[in-house]
Amino acid sequence: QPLTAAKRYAAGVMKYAQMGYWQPDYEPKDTDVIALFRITPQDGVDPEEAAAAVAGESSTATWTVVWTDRLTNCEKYRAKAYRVDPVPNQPGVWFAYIAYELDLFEEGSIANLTASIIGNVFGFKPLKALRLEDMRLPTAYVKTFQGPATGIVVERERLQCWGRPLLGATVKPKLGLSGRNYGRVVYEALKGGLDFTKDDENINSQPFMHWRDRFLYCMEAVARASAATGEVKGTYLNVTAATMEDMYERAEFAKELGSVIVMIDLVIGYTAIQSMAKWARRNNMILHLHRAGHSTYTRQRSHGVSFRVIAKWMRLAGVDHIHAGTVVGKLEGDPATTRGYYDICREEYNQKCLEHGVFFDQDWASLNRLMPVASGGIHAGQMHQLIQHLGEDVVLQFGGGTIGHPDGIAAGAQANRVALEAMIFARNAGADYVKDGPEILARAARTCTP
Ligand code: CAP
Ligand code: MG
Repeated sequence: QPLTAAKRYAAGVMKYAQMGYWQPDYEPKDTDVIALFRITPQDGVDPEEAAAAVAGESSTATWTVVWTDRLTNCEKYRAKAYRVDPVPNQPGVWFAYIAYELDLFEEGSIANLTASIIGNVFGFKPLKALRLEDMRLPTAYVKTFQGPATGIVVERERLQCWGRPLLGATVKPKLGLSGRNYGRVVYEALKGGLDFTKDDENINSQPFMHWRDRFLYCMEAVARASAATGEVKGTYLNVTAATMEDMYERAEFAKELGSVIVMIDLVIGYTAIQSMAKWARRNNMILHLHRAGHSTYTRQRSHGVSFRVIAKWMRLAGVDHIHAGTVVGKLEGDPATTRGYYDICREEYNQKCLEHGVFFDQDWASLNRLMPVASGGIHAGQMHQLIQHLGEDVVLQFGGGTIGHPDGIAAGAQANRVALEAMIFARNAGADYVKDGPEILARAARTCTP
């Protein structure tokens, strides 16, 4: 009753469980969206109450019962916290499972989904910390999204490249090069043996190089490198900008110049990403997503959003590439969890696998698969480990690991290509390429040396 609830609030105790948001007997329906949160309740707050509070606030509730609830089908629309499990070896921390009726969400909108699931709850007083660990997306909901426009198979067909990871490099230094010098880096790297080069996350249109200059010099370099090598080459032109109008203008120009791919940063936001994905599908372009900014909320184990959830949202949203970690490079990421991210990108159907942090079976309902990108402090000397951990359908990007080569950029690119092909050859021949990796690389390096 409203009066009682107001009194409870005045006493500083919220009772979402009593309001119906804790339903331990609830059996989730096939069409429910399910969210798994890691919750750390404040001292003295029961985990069931904390889970109910998250369910309430992320669906229909506010802090008190409102008269207008009775004008809705509130039992249907209420999210139901139906299970809490203690997290092993973490006293006071719980996994809470919450089921959401499908009608709570607009079709095909990540913005709408996230306004509920991560809208208010992360600042909630009854919780010390909250982390969205995973989600089960029902097929009926998955089918309302376009998914990746191109996908792994069609990208490989366009590149005429099978049986090995794709090779790329991020142009360095991140900022400061003129268009002409930037284009030289692209040409050298592509001619040396890479498939792609890539703009960095923070290169847009600065005084030292405006975006048109970058696009013109880069595409000239792509054309020259393709002619010189006879291979299909490309470069990820970053179209990230302040407004959608600017991004569309840049993407259209990239297409006009013959580029088959454009790049965006995660920081542009979910709606902008979905708009660009729609543009990419209409224009037959590949869309590369750099996850700039993600670790501000994915890195902490007890608070924020797991990257596996971001990967799921991005597969729905319809990007074709997503940065998903390296295991061995300069940035944080353990092998098992990273494997889980890659599985979310690359499998038609994810089997629940707690070892890899995949908490739910997930049917992707024929949405295209999305190509993961490994980048961040990696180099040719790790080729055996990269193939071991990340497999074949992946873009390996060596920025410093190409442009930092002592003999120059083309030599750096060549070292990466030779290392990759030597390792794939050894693997295909049945060698223990992981154990013998350093020896295989040393032999390959001798072959490379003039
Ligand atoms: C890599 C990179 C990428 C990060 C992104 C950089 O350069 O260009 O932005 O790898 O990380 O700026 O660090 P290097 P993630 O190859 O020279 O390290 O892929 O994890 O999102
Ligand atoms: Mg970068």
